[in-house]
Amino acid sequence: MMNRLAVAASLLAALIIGCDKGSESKQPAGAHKPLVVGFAQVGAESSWRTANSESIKKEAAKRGIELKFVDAQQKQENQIKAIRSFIAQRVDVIVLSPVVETGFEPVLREAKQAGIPVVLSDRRADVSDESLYTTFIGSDFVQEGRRAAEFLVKKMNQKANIAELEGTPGSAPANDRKKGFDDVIKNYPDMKVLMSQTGDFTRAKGKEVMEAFLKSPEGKNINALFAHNDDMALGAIQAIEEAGLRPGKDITIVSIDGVKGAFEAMADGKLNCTVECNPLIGPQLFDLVEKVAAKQSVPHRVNVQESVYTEDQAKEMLPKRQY
Ligand code: GYE
Repeated sequence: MMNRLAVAASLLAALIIGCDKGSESKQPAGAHKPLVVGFAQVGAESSWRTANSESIKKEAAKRGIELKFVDAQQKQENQIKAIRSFIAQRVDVIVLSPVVETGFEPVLREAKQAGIPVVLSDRRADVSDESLYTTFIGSDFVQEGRRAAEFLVKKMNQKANIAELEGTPGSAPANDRKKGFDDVIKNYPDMKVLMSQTGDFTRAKGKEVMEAFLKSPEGKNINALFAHNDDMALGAIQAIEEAGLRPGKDITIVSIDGVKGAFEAMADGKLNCTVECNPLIGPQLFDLVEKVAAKQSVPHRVNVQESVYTEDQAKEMLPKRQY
């Protein structure tokens, strides 16, 4: 009896060892415990954001990194809470995509005092002490705003009555895209921004604000729209159609992100241009995070590569879009 048990036990042990050898180990041989990363995400406000979260989760899983992911629902206080809990849990690295630019300095100082490095992803934070974060990976939002303006200047022959749908107030992409856009159009006296309001980067708000724009006394003069992201433009397109106008024709529209929905709208002739802002930064982000955790030196600023797409390219590009 004992003998049989012993045989069975050793067989089982061999099986387990065999399985272990055969299965793909997440950690390289000899590695210590997996890296633990706390990530304070902005929210789930747009298709861009969903693609960004997916890219980050997928890459962490691929590398065997333990990711503590918090969706802050576009609220800074939730991000501050998340960072404090990451500090309490003594994660290896904190990644923050700041909802707004200001107000993070005190909590970043707490992380620094705890000896936990912080990597900023996608959006910049405005801090007086640059050592409060190790590196920042993100897009050049000012450049994106410029590109949107350059398209509109050309398409409208330097003369347009523009409505502007801004992103979340106080956020880096809203501030910078506006700045880049204004920098270009200020050189053209007939390019006028008639009205400008936030749509909080969401489709629902974009629609609501566009409806109000069209009903306002100057609404009938609008012949161009600059939306700080595609989702707001897609909401606005609905509002324009419901008002009996033709988006992309009566009102020329440019937005930013380059999500699939924007390419579909361009293929339908309802959106005229999207300036790309690439959300698929998971691989680049974790390259940095791993270096930071290993105390290797990294640049303080890393840019994401992107381009501009117009309606004539939409049908050909659409099948290739990953987000
Ligand atoms: O453009 C918008 C999202 O921070 C670049 O946030 C990001 C912006 C993106 O909600 O769609």
